[in-house]
Amino acid sequence: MDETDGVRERYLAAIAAAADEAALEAVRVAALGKKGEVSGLMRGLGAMSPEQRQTAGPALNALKDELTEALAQAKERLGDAALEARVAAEWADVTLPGRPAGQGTVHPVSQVTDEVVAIFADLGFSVAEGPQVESDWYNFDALNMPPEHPARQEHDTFYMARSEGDNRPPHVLRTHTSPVQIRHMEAHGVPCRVIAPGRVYRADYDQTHTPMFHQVEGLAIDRDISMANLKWVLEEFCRAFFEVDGVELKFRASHFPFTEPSAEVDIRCSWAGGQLRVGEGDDWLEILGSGMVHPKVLAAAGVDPEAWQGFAFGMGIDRLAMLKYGIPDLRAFFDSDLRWLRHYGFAALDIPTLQGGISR
Ligand code: 2U9
Repeated sequence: MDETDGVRERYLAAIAAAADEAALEAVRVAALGKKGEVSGLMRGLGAMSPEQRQTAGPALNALKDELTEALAQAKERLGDAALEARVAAEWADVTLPGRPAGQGTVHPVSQVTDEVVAIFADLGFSVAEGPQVESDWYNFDALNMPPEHPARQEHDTFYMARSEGDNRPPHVLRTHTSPVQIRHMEAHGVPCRVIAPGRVYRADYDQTHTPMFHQVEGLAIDRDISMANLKWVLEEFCRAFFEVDGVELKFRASHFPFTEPSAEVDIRCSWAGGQLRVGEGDDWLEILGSGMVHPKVLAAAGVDPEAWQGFAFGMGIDRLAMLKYGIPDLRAFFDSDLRWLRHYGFAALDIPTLQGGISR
């Protein structure tokens, strides 16, 4: 019997006896690892005479190959056995009912934003977006709101904290989406027709104000755009949004720093029986602000006010949603309970795929 035979028998027996892949790996390391027994024998070849090496060398190589092959076969066998054990132990009852999916629907503010975007798209306006954290230059100065303007006061605007010694100009949470349109004119020039929907922030919280709300503003700049164009665009918008043919708008003179002249716009309505009806009755409801863009604002955006002019308007999306769907309290928008949405007859809840998940 040759010297390697004892080693061979021992390791083949250990491989056969290994109960799992970890035990098998321990056998492999003991035999063929860097400090393993077979590796040690192979290192010993160097000290042998050429004649001894001639017989011991091939014998050791054959031993290494045989153990490697036996390890591979054992690994496959143990792997199969482990899988079979898992298959036997784990099984799925396909007859069990599925886990109920979380209920959800489109938020009214998202739905109204989509409606507004679609209507203005039909009127030739594209959507512009921009950052919610703005420099005070884009949020205020470019919009003709000088440093002493009351809206710039700490108690109306959220200022971003600066670490001590950081003397860069302040950044704010944008208080309107107007800076988006300044950026749009800078980047794309004029003529332009854009709307800028999005979140805005003001330090205000009561029954009719939340610190974050949603606005959509519009801007149309060209060589000869007038307030007549503004009036037509707003009438078309109101007709489509409130789904009434006979809308009537009243323009009341007002003042905004970024428009001149400026007008607040009321829509004819009735509150008969406590329910809002647009386009009929003797009441007027304020729905938006508007005006001709101030020449200083055009100049701040790099547009020559001698050659270009146009209108701008702004409205609150949350308020539009409340008016259209008869939602009385702004705080409903921050409530995740679907019952009130159903109560106000939200169209999105009528999508059949959503209805299955909503208990009646
Ligand atoms: C540029 C120039 C002018 C946007 C305008 C209003 C009037 C306005 C309010 C409505 C309700 C804000 O959400 S609200 O509180 N907005 O009355 N917004 S004109 O004027 C612009 C915008 C961009 C470059």
